[in-house]
Amino acid sequence: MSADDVAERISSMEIRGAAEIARQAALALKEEARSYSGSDLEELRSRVERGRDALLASRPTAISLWNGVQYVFKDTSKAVTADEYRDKVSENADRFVKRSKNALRTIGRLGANRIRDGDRVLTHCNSKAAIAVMAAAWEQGKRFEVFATESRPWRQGVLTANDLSELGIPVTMIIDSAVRYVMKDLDLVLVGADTIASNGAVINKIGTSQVALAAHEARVPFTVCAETFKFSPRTIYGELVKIEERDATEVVKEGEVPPQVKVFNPVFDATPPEYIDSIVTEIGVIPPYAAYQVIIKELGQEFIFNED
Ligand code: RUB
Repeated sequence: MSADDVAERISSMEIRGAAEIARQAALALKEEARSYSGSDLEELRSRVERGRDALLASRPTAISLWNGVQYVFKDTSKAVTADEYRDKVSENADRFVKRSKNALRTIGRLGANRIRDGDRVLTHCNSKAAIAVMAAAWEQGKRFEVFATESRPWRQGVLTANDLSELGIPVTMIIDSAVRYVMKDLDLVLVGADTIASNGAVINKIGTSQVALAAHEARVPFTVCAETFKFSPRTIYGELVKIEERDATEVVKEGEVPPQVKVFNPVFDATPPEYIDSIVTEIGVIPPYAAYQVIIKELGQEFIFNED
């Protein structure tokens, strides 16, 4: 599938979730490079870079997409032939996918230590990283139940309820506005992340910050599960994370309200670090305030100082 096609599938949310977006974008760039069999390095380079631009424009919030794409271009400036360039792009894309899958396994293992037998856990939206933690804990023999928010307007909670049910984990779906009502009876909140800023703020599905606020009030630990490629090197330069706004028709159907009614549909929000108990990454469970160090250590050399 061409990079344009994958970009379209990301925009329309056929491909969704921050890690999956990044993996599919990396593989699309590999396909783009391999679909050109000629020997003109410049032609190949410009085709792959056009693909990169389309992918980066597909959804604006998840830094995983940008980090994944950057990873694919690592060392490509050193290529002197089209073959070398193609091989580098393919190798980097495969390595990114492998690293991302390994990270998910490690996050599952580390995060599972946070779940105790008998816990009641709440999750929001559909995060493969949060689900990996629940899956690992369940596999260790811990028995707990999960509350999954509906996650309006796309209702990713339905995906979560299906994913957890397939694993045999008992799950109760609630509407987003029921979060505070159930919070007093919960032991843990587990969510994913699209982007983590250098100050430790976590950008995730709209409503996450309300969940965090309710958890904070009820003293329920709020834990984020995220691979290090969800941390944003760009925020070190002071760049603000762009919050995606999607079409009004995702919230109200055509003709349901008079045309003068405005609809505002932001699909992510930022949870400040003071509401976050810990972040489970593949390099350990860290406080949100360690985000800066993670960016410098894990992403800095590759993504900041040696940018291709
Ligand atoms: C998905 C969402 C998820 C994060 C993390 O939003 O907010 O919590 O992307 O997911 P959308 P993962 O459905 O709009 O893409 O842990 O799977 O990377």
